[in-house]
Amino acid sequence: MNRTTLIENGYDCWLGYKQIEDEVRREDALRVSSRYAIIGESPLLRTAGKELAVALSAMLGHVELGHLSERQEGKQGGIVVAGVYGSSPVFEPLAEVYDFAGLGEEGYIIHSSEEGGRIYLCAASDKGVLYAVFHFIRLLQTGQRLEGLRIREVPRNGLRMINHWDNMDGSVERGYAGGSIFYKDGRFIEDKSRIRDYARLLASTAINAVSINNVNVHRQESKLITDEFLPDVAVVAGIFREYGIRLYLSVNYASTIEIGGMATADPLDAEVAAWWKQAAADIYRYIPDFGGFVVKADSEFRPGPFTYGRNHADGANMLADAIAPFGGDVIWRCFVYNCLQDWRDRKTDRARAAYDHFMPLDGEFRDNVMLQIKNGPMDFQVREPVSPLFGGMTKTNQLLELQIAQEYTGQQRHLCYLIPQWKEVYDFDTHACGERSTVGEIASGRLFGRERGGIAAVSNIGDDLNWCGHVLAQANWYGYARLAWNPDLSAEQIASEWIRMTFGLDEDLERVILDMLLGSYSIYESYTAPLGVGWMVNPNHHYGPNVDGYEYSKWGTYHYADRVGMGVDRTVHTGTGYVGQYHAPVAESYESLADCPDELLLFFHHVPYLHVLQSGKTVIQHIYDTHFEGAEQAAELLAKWDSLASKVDSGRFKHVRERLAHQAEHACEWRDMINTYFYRKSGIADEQDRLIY
Ligand code: GCV
Repeated sequence: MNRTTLIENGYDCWLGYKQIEDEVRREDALRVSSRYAIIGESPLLRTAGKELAVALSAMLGHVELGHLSERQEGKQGGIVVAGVYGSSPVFEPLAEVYDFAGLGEEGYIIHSSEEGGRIYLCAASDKGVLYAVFHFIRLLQTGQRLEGLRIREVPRNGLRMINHWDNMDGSVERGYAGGSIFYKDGRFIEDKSRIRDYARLLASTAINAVSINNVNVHRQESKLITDEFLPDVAVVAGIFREYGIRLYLSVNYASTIEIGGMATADPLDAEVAAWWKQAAADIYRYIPDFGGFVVKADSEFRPGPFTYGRNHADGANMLADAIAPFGGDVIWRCFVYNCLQDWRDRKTDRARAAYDHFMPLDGEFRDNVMLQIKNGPMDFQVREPVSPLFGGMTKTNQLLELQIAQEYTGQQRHLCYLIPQWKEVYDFDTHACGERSTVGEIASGRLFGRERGGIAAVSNIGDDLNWCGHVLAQANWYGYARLAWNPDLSAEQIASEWIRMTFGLDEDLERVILDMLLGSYSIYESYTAPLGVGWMVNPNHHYGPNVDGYEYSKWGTYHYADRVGMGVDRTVHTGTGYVGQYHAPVAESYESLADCPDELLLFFHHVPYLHVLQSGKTVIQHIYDTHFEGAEQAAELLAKWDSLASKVDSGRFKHVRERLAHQAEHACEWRDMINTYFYRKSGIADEQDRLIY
């Protein structure tokens, strides 16, 4: 496929370089970057050089490998010089301006020389140089001025990870973009070119870790840590390594039984521990920089230490000890709850579960264990409060887990730009140590002085040509990574960067897509489950409205709607006590019916339909209004996109149009089901007398 096709079918994502059309801008860029030099030799620097060459030649139409001995800078065009600080005297003057010591392993500097003849891309490590190269390319793509550059970047999160839920049969759990790019029919896919293209896209946004198999580890995937598959895993790890990404595997907690032929997986059993030590040694023979294990234990029918009367610190520490001598980590998930609940039991509260299990263990985990905590206490609903484990635990490494895959947010058929949701999570003030004890500061490890920390998210990619099913869902993938690097970036900044890189520079186009992206989260929320109550989706596949879909189920996900009212009482006073897991003043505001934020009211309180919200509307009228408005706004998304017919290539235009048309229709289905259900239940009419069935 040629370049243009790859751009127009969405394959190139935000790296679809096109020649800069504006002549003045192209000339300016050529003046400072028609030549480049990479100082030093290593696999990562080779990648950096290749990427620079590809980008510059595509965007400028011309690029040469330069030599620093040349003295004609400014006459023959400038030069971009990339390398590690200390590897050449050319970088020495930079030390007068920048603090290199604080750059760490991944930070970098981009600096234009005073006379404009040189642009330096300089870091303390090869990986930093690669990131500087991609940043510089982004400057070109987004039309930034290249004079006077004084950029110093250091990531805020040490670990910036993508979790795949890929199975070896080629399926992807909660995948909405085709099959796996790694596996098919129980084996690795022979042709690894797609994995390489994927690694490039990840590195361009500074993702530095990837786990390549589902946290639900079935029999075949359990064998990924054995000689049968380690040679393949090593090949994939090698590809990621060239892009500065460490590979992790999800492991079956009961591997000793499943593949080890033992009768137990008791973490305190010496033979079990010895088995894992040997397994770790085997893995590191193949992959010397293996990142470590991701573990889902005692959750949704997966095995775990509870079977042996042990706790999760026992389980995690046993694995941590096995892998520590090799420099590996254990990422242990906190998504642990009773999924066989009785819906009649109104005291057991799934929201409480993670905190109840893990809080008593705070401080008992090894230094190379990180607890991975979903952003909310339930499961990636469009609206949930932040998990109280953030701010609860102070002596344990933590990772924030987000879901880029849109399991409950439209499955990549609906447009739902998730960065605004994630910004709220990052910025949420837990008040664990007074004000500004935000989730972002906790996850990064900074607030409690932890050495390890960061962000992980469930991938939204598959083997669809455009990776994400919906071209506009690429913005979530891109945005997740940019936010992981710097949580201070705004949702708008990230979106406009992405639009420019993906669709080119056109102010009108940028304005329209920006408006669509930024409005989409709140639009989606308005026509789906109201006021934080969540769920109301079809069981199993989780797509489309079904108000009682989970109401009488074992999953612990209820709305308790009756003829008088709805919502879950999670207060300390009269409810499940979940609110008590937060610090003051957060707990007080959630506990109080008057102060609880409207958008979370039904998560925390059971109220009559005629309860008046802070907005001044009753709950029932809020439901009607948001659902009518939301469906209208979904239709407007389509109209907005249609206004871009002449500005977007026909491939991507048609594809996105199809998805938006479906969304507009499906939003009406949501609207009518939800409104009708609550009208029939409550018998209260819509003040505006709109059509409800
Ligand atoms: C991988 C939710 C999803 C499951 C997923 C689970 C998890 O329950 O529906 O598909 O399993 O979360 O995060 O482990």
